[in-house]
Amino acid sequence: MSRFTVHHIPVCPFCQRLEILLALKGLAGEVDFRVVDITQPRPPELQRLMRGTTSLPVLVFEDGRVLKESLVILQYLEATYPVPAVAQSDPWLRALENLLCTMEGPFVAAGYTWVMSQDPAKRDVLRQNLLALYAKLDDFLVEHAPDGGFLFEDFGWAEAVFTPMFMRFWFLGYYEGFDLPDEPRYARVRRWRDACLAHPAAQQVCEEEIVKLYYDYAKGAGNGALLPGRTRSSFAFEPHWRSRPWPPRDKYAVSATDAQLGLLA
Ligand SMILES: N[C@@H](CCC(=O)N[C@@H](CS)C(=O)NCC(=O)O)C(=O)O
Repeated sequence: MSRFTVHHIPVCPFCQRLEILLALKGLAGEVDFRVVDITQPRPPELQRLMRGTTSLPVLVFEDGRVLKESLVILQYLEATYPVPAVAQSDPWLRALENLLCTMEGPFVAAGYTWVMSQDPAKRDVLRQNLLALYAKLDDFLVEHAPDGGFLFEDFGWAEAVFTPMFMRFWFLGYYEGFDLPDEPRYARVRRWRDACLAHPAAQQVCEEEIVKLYYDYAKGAGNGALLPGRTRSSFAFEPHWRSRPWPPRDKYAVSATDAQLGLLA
């Protein structure tokens, strides 16, 4: 019997952080994952538990206590199940991974702002903005972990925090033609990103799923919101994303219909 329930959105990167941590610890059975359909109003029971907030994941204890915010939930799980450790135990190394993780907020914001932008004139600025953050990550890794792929020996805390975002940014490759330039100033962060993407504990989603589900983000509508002229969100569970065609890449000139996106049963 599971000790916790996690209400989550399957393709949500913040929820994937939990899945990765649990996979690393071999603890998937401790948690009962309940899927929330982001395109529908939250069930009243969940609304009551969340006391006015809507953002997922939430961890619910058997006794009814509720914990929100992915990084807080990760810390709770790490402290509750310390073996195997995912975070570093040495204070200096722990500080370093925490320092690296302070960059995740701006990094997430830069990627999502760009994918949601509808103004082609802003593409270059948004690209430079994201590249500047990749360069900062690179600089940090060159200073503290010049060799190897991960920050430390193995996929750990910082990797659990960043990998879901590296995966979401597949949407920038598809809809904005973005990839890290093949330049020395991105070489270390590229090695980190590639090692993260390949790790067996982080394979909960794939590029095709991200690209298809995030089509509406690429058209400026986040969190399951409906775009003008559409009756179905690209985040809908049905029809299953595998059966849908790949969306048009040109997010600026083309607005695909429900039918073109394969969203009609
Ligand atoms: N800071 C939060 C962010 C979570 C978040 O933004 N979740 C999104 C899904 S990716 C969400 O629940 N969106 C729906 C909503 O806010 O109503 C965390 O780390 O848990």
